[in-house]
Amino acid sequence: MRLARRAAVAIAAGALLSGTAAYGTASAGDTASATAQHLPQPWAGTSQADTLRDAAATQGRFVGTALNDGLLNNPTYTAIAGGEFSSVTAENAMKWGSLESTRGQYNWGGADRLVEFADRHGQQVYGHTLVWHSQLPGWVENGNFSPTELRGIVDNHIATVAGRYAGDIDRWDVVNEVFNEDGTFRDSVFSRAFGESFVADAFRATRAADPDARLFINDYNTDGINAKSDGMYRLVSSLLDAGVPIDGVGFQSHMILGQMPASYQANLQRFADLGLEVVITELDIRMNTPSDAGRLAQQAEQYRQVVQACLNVDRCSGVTMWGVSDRDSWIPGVFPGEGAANLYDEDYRPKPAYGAVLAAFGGGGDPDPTDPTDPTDPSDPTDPTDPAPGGCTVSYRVTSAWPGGSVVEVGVTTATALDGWQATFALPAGARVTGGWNATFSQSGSTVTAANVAHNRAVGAGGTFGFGFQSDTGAHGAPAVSLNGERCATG
Ligand code: G2I
Repeated sequence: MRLARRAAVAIAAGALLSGTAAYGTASAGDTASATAQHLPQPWAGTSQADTLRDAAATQGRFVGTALNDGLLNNPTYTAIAGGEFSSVTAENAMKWGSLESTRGQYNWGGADRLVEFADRHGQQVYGHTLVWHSQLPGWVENGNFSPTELRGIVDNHIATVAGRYAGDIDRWDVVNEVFNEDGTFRDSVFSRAFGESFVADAFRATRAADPDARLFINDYNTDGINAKSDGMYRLVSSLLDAGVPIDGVGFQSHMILGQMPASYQANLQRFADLGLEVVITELDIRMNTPSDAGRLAQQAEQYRQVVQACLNVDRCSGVTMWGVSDRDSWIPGVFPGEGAANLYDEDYRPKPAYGAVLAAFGGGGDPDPTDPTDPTDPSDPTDPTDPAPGGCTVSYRVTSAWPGGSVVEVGVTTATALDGWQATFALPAGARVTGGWNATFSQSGSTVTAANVAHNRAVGAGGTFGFGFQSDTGAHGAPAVSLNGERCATG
């Protein structure tokens, strides 16, 4: 499959990390050789990019999707997958079970179609995955091979697959999901035969088969700093110390609405500080279905936070969404009653999360559509082109204040019924919310988001809800308040 397309694609996507592979003896003090070098882009500095891929390119990042081979005959699907994304990962087609379900008989169809699709659309290819305990062919899983035989089988698999696509693949998930939740090593056909050493061997074999691909280890629930990501950190540190050719770590980021790990960016950064590239490899954010406007707004904000965390880490080279639309997602089949996790809805219409990701990458003209102090926002009270408010009325009262502190009570009356809500407003520069009640608070810069708690999630048409908070700023005027992204009138 040598289409020899990688260099041209990477330049078109503007997502190239320059320099030699950051493997071997790289350490926290040895970061200069692999610092991200972002190629100049003709559109850099403007905010006119109106596709995810163009916007991500202005940041020197790629934005990817998992590609489902079974949907390549759907023109709506392929238009979005080809037009919006600069990288594709095979959702299933490059897994061992898909390629060689019968020993020695290869089915390259789906994987070849993916590589050709990427070539036609000027996209990078993220290979997924060479050594994984799941979706293995039965003959590997249940073969009762001796360690020597199994070693030969794994080596042959890597040489055959990585060799076939050498020149086409930008990054390989060489090894996938080797940890238990407590950070110990997972029991599998591979760990039973070899202990942990199969990981190092797989990286060496992949480097030999495809010297140019960047080599990753990938896992889920390693997104924040926790026991599992500590296990990953220990393993990759020891691989680097041993000179094993590993270039990066993938953070799957299969998330639950409202459960953004507080240490997400810090976790990416600690791996980056080892000299490794980091990638968000399988992002989705699921919720109970059916969705509603409040939860979709909350999801958009969480997507924004993920992308922003990547942008804040120099060595975070891109973000891949796990699938295009809610219609195609793996989630409802595995978590009944949950879904709506992707950027496009069941009818392939972009959801609020799409706009949030586009804006987070600097596209679409508005870097933060929920920021009430931004004059380009539809919710900005000073913008005469904004739609007149009417859906909600707000009272924002500073009920007590002293030098260096105040207490605020906010009441919101909504014209339409709500099932979940987010109120956003700006505090004076530098001020922080220090506590509150009847809402969950988060803050980005001066913008505060107050989200419903369980007992006030549902509000009837014409109903009023309230929340309050303390902050470390003294007396201040009432800011504009938006409800689920729409500016409210003051009352
Ligand atoms: O489970 C979510 C992801 C977690 N990280 C590794 C990824 O590779 C994994 O992706 C999912 C795919 O999205 C699913 O589409 O991996 C699943 C398998 O573990 C995929 O599901 C499988 C079904 O279980 C099979 O019944 C089906 O034959 O997809 C296969 C192909 O459609």
